Amino acid sequence: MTGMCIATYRSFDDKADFHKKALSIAVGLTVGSWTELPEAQKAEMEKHLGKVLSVHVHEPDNAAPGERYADIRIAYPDINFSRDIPALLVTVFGKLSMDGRIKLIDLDVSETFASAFPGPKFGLEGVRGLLGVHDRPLLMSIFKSVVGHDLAGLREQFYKQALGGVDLIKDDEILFENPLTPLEKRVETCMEAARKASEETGQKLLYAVNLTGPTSQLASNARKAIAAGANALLFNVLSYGYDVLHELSSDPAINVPIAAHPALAGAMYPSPHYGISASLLLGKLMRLAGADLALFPSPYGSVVMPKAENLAVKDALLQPLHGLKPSFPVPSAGIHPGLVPLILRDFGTDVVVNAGGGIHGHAMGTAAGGQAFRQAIDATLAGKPLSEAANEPGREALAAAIKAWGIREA
Ligand code: 1AE
Repeated sequence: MTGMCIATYRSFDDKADFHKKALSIAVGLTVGSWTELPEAQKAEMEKHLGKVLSVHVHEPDNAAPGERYADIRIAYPDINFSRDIPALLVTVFGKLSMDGRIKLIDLDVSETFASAFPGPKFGLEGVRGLLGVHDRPLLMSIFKSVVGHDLAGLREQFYKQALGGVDLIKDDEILFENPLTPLEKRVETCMEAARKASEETGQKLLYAVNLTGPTSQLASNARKAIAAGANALLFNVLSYGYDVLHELSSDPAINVPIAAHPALAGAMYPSPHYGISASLLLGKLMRLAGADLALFPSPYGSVVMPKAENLAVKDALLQPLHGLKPSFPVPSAGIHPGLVPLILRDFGTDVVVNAGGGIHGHAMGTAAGGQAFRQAIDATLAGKPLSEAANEPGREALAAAIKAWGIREA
């Protein structure tokens, strides 16, 4: 008996017979036609036929135009597609994604399908292990203003970020191969700054260098970066495709954590009517493809994702999934220290607090920007309101951050 991958869709239509629609999807995306087939051929094709598992119609009384929808679940036999994410996505949402108001909400892949995916090589615990930090949220900072700057500028910026007590530093996702800061030189320069800062802070640090270039050169670029000392990679997954991440994360020579950046995701998840849900796009599929850390917007920062959707991304990264390691959730964009209590309330301690402008924009400088976050994290873990903690001696960095950006209560 073959396994099945189950797709859940939300389909909007003011008049459609959703049961008929579900059947036409199940048949249309598998055997193509059914009723016209001779009986002998039906028996032969049965194992390839998609099955409608459920259709729940939401039709409120006095529904305004555009409000009527159905949640439809369809099971697709594994036998129809090869065990890779491109084949799965084209099967369940290829042509269908362009056919009216329909959104792919979730995918439950079979055990057989999942067995082709080792998932994150390090995952949440592995990243903690590399850093030796197990008892608090991690802090990541993002290089800013790096396009057009040279190695000396990068070295200085890296050092200041590291001095602030961050655990990870990531390249800006818009930093590509360029003559001023070429990949290997960039890694050597930043890792040297990391060593220097470590002597002062006593902290370990991961530098996620942006892995870029034509797809055919990515694995070789990753190896070059690692040979130059890189201890993590940043990857713009959606511009390349999940299968590229899967190839990189399954490569035994690429033995460093990979952070998945969500660039382009806004073209796919925000509409209620079209695209792919955030939890699938930025959660489950990133993890299946092997992301050790997954970045996504938060409910509180400058790029806002509704809270329920946001927590669904977190759950997709952390909850049991075919024995795969959990990926570290990294809610990002417009994060400042005054948001730390909300982040920890909603995400717990297994979260990476990530900021660019919220660190570099600190009135006392970049290093103080990192310190302010660390102070906010420590105070929140101790159950102390930030307004109180900021008045304590030694917490001037936190006080300045709160003065600039305030504290968000809820
Ligand atoms: C959702 C990704 C956020 C990101 O990559 C980035 O660069 C954020 O910068 P800030 O923290 O908004 O300045």
